[in-house]
Amino acid sequence: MHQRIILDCDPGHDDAIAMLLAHGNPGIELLAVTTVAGNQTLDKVTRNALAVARVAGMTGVPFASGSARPLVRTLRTAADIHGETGLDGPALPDPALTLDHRHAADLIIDTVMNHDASTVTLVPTGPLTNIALAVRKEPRIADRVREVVLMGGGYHAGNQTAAAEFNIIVDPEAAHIVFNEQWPLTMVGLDLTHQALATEDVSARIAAVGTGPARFVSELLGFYSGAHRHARNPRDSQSTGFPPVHDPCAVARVIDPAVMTTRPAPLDVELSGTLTLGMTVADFRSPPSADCTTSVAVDLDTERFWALVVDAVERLGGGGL
Ligand SMILES: [Ca+2]
Repeated sequence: MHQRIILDCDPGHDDAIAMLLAHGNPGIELLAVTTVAGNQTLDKVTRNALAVARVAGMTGVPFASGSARPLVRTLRTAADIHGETGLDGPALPDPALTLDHRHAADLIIDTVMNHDASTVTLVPTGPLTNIALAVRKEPRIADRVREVVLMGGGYHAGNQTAAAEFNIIVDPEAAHIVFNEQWPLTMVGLDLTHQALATEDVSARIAAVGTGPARFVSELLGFYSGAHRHARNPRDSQSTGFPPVHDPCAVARVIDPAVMTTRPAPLDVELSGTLTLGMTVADFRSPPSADCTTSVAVDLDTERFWALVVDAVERLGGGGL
């Protein structure tokens, strides 16, 4: 059976690879792609999503843009990692698809409500603004979605600050809403995604596919790797730290749950800490109660994960260029 997903994203190099994985994998039915301000401004990430759709040859999938800023705070972007376009590196083709007229939150609501209960999984890979708006506007979606499998947070450390991961700290209030709904939720956080490193071997396997979409991914990884090294070690251009490719990990979890181990734990988001704003807090003190609906991703089967990504790129063939 196909796993039906809505991908809510802010492309973003790793979001782009998440899109290609979702479209290329035969076990996923991509119902909609929605965009949210995060890695770059809403207009830029939306344009990027449509460019990736063109590369992948996606047709018949509605795309909608959503929130241009977080619920409460001023938008902070990640131009240091993703560049001025949000998807620096490859040439971006002109979009072939036109945007759905609905706001992303409304497209999410309509899609969830128009499908059978427990058949649609939400996969957010950006700040959680659209998801929070959707569940506030139509609370019934909390009972209808199969699961929320999100990339964000972490239970040991952050990346944007010592305690907070980027997607969460951009809109911590939205994350608080999403983490406190009663839907099943798996947090695919930094503890997991830092195991998904784009090593030289990974880049070589993708380049060897030799198609247009493969070249696109190679160029994405080329820019992303350099930006990651520079952000980590600005004075050491020879640093060889490989970048974590966060977002496709969440898609991979939906495709093949065995690609990672998870651990149930109550989860919440810090909204008031001076040093810990946006920290995701997992409570591991005791076995969770039977009504605990949240879990955290722990260990990635790295080989299985990259095999899924390479397989999806192969299945895209020449894509839509
Ligand atoms: Ca993202």
